Amino acid sequence: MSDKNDHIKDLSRRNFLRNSAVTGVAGASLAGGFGAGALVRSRPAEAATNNEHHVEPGELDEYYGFWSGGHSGEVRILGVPSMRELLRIPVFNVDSATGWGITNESKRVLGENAPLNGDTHHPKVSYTDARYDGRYCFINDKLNTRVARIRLDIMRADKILTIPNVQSIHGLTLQRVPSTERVFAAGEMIVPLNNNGEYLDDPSEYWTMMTCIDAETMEFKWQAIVDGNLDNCDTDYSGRFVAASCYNSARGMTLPEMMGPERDWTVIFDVPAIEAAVAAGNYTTIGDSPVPVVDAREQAHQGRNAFALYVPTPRSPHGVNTAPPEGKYCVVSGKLSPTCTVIEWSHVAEWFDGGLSDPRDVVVAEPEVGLGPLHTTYDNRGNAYTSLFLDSQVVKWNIEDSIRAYNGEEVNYIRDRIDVHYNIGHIKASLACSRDVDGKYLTALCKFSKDRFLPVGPMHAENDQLIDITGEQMKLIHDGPTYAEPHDALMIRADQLNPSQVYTRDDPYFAETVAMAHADGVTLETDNKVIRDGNKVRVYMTSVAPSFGTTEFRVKQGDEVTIVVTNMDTIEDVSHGFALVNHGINFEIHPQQTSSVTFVADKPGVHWYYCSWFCHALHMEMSGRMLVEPA
Ligand code: K7E
Repeated sequence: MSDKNDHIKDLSRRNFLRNSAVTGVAGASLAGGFGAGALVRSRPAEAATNNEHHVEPGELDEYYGFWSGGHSGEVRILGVPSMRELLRIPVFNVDSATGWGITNESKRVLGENAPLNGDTHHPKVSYTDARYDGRYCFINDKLNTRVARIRLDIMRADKILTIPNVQSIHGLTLQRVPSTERVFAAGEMIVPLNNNGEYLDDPSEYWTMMTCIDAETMEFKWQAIVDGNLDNCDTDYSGRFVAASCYNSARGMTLPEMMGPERDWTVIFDVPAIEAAVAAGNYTTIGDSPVPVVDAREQAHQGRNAFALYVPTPRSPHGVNTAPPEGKYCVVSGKLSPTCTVIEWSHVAEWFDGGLSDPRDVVVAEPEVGLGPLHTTYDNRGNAYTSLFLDSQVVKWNIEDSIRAYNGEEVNYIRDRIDVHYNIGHIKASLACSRDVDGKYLTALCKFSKDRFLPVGPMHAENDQLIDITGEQMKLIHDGPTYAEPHDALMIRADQLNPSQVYTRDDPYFAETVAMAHADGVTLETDNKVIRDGNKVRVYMTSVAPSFGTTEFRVKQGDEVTIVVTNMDTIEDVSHGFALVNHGINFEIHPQQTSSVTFVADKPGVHWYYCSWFCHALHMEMSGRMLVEPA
């Protein structure tokens, strides 16, 4: 396809555009610079042949992958290395297949009048001693300032919190040691502390905060006001610290204002110090919110800030990632700077304990890695892998060698580079956020796919590539088209998760519906009954393939109708759906599950309902009628 000269021409074109991109960034003009359209690939795709990573039909994957679904509002489960999509977990979005956002059970999780969309970025699976324990996955909603918890036994969200006093949750991370007791949510955009409309025109009064949530109760523990906008965050392996990248230290409102200073910060919070202050009553609250707020801004502290350390870091840092398996270092990826900043966690403890004088003393290396470094991940052999957005590459570099170079030794810390297609954002290697890091696979979440797949109109698939990192050189082994738009992913070993195959009847997810039936004197497992309570009608039915326990019920126009379906099938995968024609109602009822929906029967006449999950040879006949008498 291309001869050697084409390749050189291609390379020089790539370099030319790359250099203009740097100029663009320096001039704070992103129009021609940070935009991604300019990049071309330097060599044709190498087709993967005889791929030893291929998962044959009927074989199971080695890893579960947790993928954020970006502005689809969901979280996805993939099998790795096949990259087969196994499940979509609706979280902040309404979902036609499962009835998420439609059923009473999901509305209880979402809350009244919840916006039915979201922008999920950073799924994080809970830990015990920095190892995945398979209990929960937490996910942020950048769009509507929320944090959700997903139960990994049933793969459904069970708690969603709207975070007060801040706007837009971007970074999300978990305490690793001794276990995930705390969730940290980084507020990104700055707004007036009491954002009630009184302080619109004075940006000097705009701030944001780090929020700490109790992972078990899903109640707020505290918030800490900071200088600048928080971006990404990660914890250490001792349970004491959480670090966040912090851009816009000038607290500007426009791009040129945000591009002011050469340096922003990595801000590191001392969690026990903040919690001691809260316990001692040294906090305030804002507006109607009861959440304790402490002040971690530099201006609030005389001398040493006891709550937060602001480490000067090249302008607009982005990814923050602690290196496994011991969690000795934290790497902050430069984004607008071609460098990564390596922080040693033990030095952070020394600083807070008074042993260091300059915040920069916690930095042990600042390797140059390439253009547009966004996120960093790791293998189990001391190497870091950084995504380079502008270079459309993954760069592999050695952490200890970068420290030697920082200390003046002549040593090349760069180990390898590989082209990805194209404009990579997040990056994550298998188990790389845990002690069990194994250095096998790396996924490159590319923002642009351009010519890698059949064209499907103006909206292109994202391209989540899989790279084998077991050898000296990285090897691209899979192109994975994904729907809009993963921002982060993680992989855990298949044996680290133990999802249920069938619901248990005492599942708290539908406990309130069970309590309602109990109050009506209904036994959900056997009864098919209609209870009238004024103009409220509750229709209880079972479902066993191929029929609903109730095939006809009668209500009056204007009645508020609640339909409760209990799936009495016990065999895994015999799921039923309840779909009511012309009413926008469809929802899931998996084996031994109870699901319900409430609506107003406002249309007189005959309305059929049917099972929407194919369940039996007589599935088409699994139906019934709602008869609505005119008012
Ligand atoms: Cu870089 Cu939200 Cu992980 Cu997008 S963030 S890539």
